[in-house]
Amino acid sequence: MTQPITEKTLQKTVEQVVWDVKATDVHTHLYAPIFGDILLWGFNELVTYHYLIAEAMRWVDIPYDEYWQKTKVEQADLIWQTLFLENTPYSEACRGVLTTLDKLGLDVASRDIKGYREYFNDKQLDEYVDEVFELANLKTVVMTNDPFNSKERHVWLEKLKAGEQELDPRFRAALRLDMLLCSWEKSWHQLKEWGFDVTPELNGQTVGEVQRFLREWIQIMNPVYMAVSLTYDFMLPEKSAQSELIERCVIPVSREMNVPFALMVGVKRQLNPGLKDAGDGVGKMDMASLDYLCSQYPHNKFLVTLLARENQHELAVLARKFRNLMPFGCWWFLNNPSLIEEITSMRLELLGNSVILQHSDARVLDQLIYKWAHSRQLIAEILVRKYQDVMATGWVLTEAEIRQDVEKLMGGNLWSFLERKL
Ligand code: FIX
Ligand code: ZN
Repeated sequence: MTQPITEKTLQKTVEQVVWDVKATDVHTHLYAPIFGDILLWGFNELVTYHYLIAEAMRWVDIPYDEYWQKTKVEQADLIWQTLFLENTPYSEACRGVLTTLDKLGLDVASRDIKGYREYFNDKQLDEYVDEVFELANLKTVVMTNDPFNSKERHVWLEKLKAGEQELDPRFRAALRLDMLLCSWEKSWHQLKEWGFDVTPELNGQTVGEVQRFLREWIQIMNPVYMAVSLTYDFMLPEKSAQSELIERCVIPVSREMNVPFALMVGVKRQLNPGLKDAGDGVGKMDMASLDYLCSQYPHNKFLVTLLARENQHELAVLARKFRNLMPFGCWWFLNNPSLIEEITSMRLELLGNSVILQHSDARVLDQLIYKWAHSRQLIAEILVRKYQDVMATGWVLTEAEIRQDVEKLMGGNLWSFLERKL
């Protein structure tokens, strides 16, 4: 471990370490098995991932409704036929399905989807969760948890809060605030129904009650962070409920409870509603809002991931200015080899080790296997180049130091960010 790394041993050592370090997946849409059927898994869910729906709909001429009226198996059959048999499946989302099947030990060359389905039919979920975490080599995944989602709310209040069952410690919560912050005209009604004394006007009483709502759900969920997905035209400060709720409710409680605020910015929501979850687009945001938040609230912790490729350099430069800003992941339309390569290289060059390189955004449990396999391969290649460059100066490196770097980059920086006293 303390032996100096040589040009000859560098690549093998970096690859071993990158694959060996157990990662923290900072953002997913997965759920612990206690949440029941909202945890998606198995062949049909893999193949009907909304990324693949968007890609398949470029080929088929059926009306969107006709697709949605099909059964899940029929939808998967259509996507398999269109994207995997009539075309070579080299898009990232298609390749991902095949990587997952391969890592599970299935014969990808057989193209035997009947056999693939049977394989999954025999799986017992709790054991399968263990197997997926093992194959993806993860210690923790952070969920996306919405108190306004009735199915999920029931589990938090009836099973977990009541102490009837424990949450699997490998699954940590993120308190998702889209409904509260982006649909205030609806969410204030729901808060009122739940016994929070709020009005549509954000007067002192309402602000206090929204803060109470946040504190209560932080107590219930023990979230790693509070999060919101914001559209590309997000502006703050501005005269809007969203902006006021963020500044007067989320920011104060985030600091008071030491629960970072994760801003995920850049979506063009439902550009094509017929595609449902697959219908969102991307837009470049104005960074002035993030400049403002980081500078106005130096004692608050902000986790940020942006959706537009064009914003990535600005985000890395902004993170150089503000230690309370932690960039994380190559999100959604950026989670492709060519863009992971570009963004990760830029982040290492501008931020060194002080960034969280990746998250999976997985919506289907099995996707953890491919999303982390594809990312680890790229991260290892990029790190080898960075270490080669630094060793070319005469710098001497040990495996222990490489491991220390990779632990931080693969999620360790999240946990230390939580401990920071800013
Ligand atoms: O807002 C989000 O968390 C996005 O990641 C999702 O809305 C999006 O549909 C997704 O899953 C992308 O990978
Ligand atoms: Zn997401």
